[in-house]
Amino acid sequence: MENNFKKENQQKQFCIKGMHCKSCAELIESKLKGLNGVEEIEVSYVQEHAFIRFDGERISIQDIIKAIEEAGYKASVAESQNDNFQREKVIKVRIDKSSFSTILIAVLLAFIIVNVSYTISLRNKLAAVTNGEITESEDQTGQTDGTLKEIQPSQQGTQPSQPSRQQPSGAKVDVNADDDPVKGSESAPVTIIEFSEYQCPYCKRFFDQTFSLIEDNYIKTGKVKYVFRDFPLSFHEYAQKAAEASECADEQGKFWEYHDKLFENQNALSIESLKQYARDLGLNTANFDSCLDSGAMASEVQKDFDDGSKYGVSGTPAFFINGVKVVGAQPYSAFEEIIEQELNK
Ligand SMILES: [Ca+2]
Ligand SMILES: [Ca+2]
Repeated sequence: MENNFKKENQQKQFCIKGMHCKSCAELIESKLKGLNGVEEIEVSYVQEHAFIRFDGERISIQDIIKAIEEAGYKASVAESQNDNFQREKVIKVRIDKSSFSTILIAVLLAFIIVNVSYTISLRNKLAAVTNGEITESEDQTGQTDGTLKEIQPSQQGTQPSQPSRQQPSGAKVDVNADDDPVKGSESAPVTIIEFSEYQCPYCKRFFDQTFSLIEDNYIKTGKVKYVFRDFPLSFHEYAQKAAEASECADEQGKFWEYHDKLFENQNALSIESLKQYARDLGLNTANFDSCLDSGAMASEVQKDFDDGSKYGVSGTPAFFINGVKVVGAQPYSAFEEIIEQELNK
């Protein structure tokens, strides 16, 4: 029976519409976990996809879709079964029915956890791991740190969905704004320093969903001064030159317009595109192109990266709100809470 069972295993990729946060993925995961025949679940709310391995003799695709829809989400089988699903950004749950399998998995998990702990201590990147769903980071090989997250939440503890402040309560990081672009009043009581880059999807998500709210409610009202510093991740091939290009735009006083343009066009960041955006914004193209081609801003970008690393940044986006560190594309409410705390001091 066990042998036949394995032959009947199927793995399908499902599109799941309507997920917008880790809690959504957890809800779907918990719903599927209770289904007889479901063997392994990987849910990514970022990609709105799930990989589900199941015993086709015990449960049908329709039953799986029905369960997801009962949880309140729209589901369908993905047209392409390898549709750029990034397995590193998932909640992964493996369900095994036999006690032998359970023991085997427990041993494997213990092995993985030991490895993960060792890796983390080596890399000193706990921050990136605990916030992996909402930030991007890199390990020493320049790859996303996805393997670190292939741990059952039940074995490692639930990862935080609340804003994460990486230092002990009350402790602040003394972060310098350097000479980087500022938005807002110089005399604002609260300073937010963001370490970010233009190719990172979580940075774009923050830009799309949260930044304008902070801008309207706090920057334009003189309460917050906002600083953008560069932290291009090495596995994003366009991030470095995009960061340099934004500094070239800053030379001509158009940093924020250019910054917005890059996030609005995150999928097109080639050198040609970077130059085109400068033209679109009416910059002096000869000066801009020369600035970009010469690498004149490379050292500035590197300094930001080095400073960020020194402050404990290991993934993007990362923020310091009057020195209080917040990691990832957190919801607006997370920023609001800390800003209000700082304003009330
Ligand atoms: Ca700088
Ligand atoms: Ca910079």
